[in-house]
Amino acid sequence: MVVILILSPSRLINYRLGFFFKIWFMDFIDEAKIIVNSGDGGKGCVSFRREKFIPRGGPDGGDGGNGGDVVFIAKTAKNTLLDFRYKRKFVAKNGENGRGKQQSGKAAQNFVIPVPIGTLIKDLDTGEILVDMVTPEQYFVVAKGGMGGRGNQHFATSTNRAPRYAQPGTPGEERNLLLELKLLADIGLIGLPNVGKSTIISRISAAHPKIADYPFTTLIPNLGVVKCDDHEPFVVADVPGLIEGAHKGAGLGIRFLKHVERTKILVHCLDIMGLKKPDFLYNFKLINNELEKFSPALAQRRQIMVINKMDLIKKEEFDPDLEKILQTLKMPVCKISAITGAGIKELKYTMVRMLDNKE
Ligand SMILES: Nc1nc2c(ncn2[C@@H]2O[C@H](COP(=O)(O)OP(=O)(O)OP(=O)(O)O)[C@@H](O)[C@H]2O)c(=O)[nH]1
Ligand SMILES: [Mg+2]
Repeated sequence: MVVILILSPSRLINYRLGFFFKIWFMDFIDEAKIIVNSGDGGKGCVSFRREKFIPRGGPDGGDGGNGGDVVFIAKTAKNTLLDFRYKRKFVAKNGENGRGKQQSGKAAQNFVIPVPIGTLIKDLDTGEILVDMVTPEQYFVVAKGGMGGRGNQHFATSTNRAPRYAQPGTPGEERNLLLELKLLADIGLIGLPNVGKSTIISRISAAHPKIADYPFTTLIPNLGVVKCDDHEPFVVADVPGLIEGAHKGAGLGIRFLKHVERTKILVHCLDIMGLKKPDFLYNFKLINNELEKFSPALAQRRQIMVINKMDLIKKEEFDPDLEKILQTLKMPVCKISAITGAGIKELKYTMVRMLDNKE
């Protein structure tokens, strides 16, 4: 039976878009389970010197080479754990065996695995955090290669001049690991979808995230470096929007919140058009509630409230009751328009003051 699928052009485009969307979305991998295996040490050799006119030449078995270590190195050029999606097992080579004539086997090269900055490496079997790869070029040996065995030349004694024994070399180790990427940023932008988070990061940094007038435009976190006068540049992360029930998986869920877990400050973005009577701060509380469900520690993080899209109302239309409520809040409030740029400079200064603990 032949089934003919007739798709309207718009449907076809949607399918194709969905496909590309999926691939792009899947490319940001922030968790991976892998197995690493360091190399075994090479065997020491049992051998005796055999040369013309030299009767009973002594033992001359060389040592085995050490097995290769498995090491991680933190690289700024890497942004995701994509490399680990298909390749799960990383095995370092064994050391070479020793040979006669006192020849040692070659030590194996280390197996070096590059990971993005911010990768947390855990032992899957014990749950122990082994290392947090936070500085560029940080180097960590996760599985030590086995030691090469010593050849019989080392075991000759006055009572046993011809030892028929050499060490076998110790085995490498196997470890099950969990790699978890948690981006490193000083400030995180959070809020409902469509409130203008990506527009804000594109205004304050050189980042060019996708911006569009529909929810969930941002599917993966964006990082931007913000420069403000003479202050040391700082990193801001824009994460996909949260919605009510995100902790139960609604929308894109709360899994991306881990990328703002290491921030010092959260910029809580609101759309002025969403601040409505009777409960002006309904959306604000909703997001804070989702934060609390994800991590009470993150919910305690200092926040800057940003009321965006101020260009959509006239100054005198700003509700005085809302103004009163804002004044009772124990956090800085910045009214801005990411589109016109109004208030952006003040927002940057507020960020700097908060980072310097001056507010
Ligand atoms: N009028 C007005 N529109 C804005 C402003 N800032 C952003 N927008 C618009 O709001 C829409 C959403 O902006 P985004 O920056 O994509 O919003 P987002 O919060 O990153 O959205 P998600 O990625 O879906 O969570 C876009 O159409 C923007 O052009 C603003 O200050 N004023
Ligand atoms: Mg966005």
